Amino acid sequence: MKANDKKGVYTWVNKEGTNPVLNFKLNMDNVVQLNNPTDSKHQLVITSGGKEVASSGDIEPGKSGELTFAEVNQGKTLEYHCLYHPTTMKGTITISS
Ligand SMILES: [Cu+2]
Repeated sequence: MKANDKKGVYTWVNKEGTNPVLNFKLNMDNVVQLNNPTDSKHQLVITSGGKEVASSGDIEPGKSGELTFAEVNQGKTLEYHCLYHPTTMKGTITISS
């Protein structure tokens, strides 16, 4: 995904659209590639039941990064957001085998 700045409103975007549903696979490392072409720093955080379970760390303007999440279990509900823009940069994650 990449960070997108539309008149000061930040969102995550990829080929599927804005704040897309991410698809994680069971029992393997799931890697989310991140790019930040905006003027603000971002940090992708994954939560389960409101608790943080993975983070990309800060991604500064003009930089890229990634988040790796290996502990995907069936029955978990996962969501993602940006630490700094949690109301506009957020989405859900599905898990499949
Ligand atoms: Cu952000």
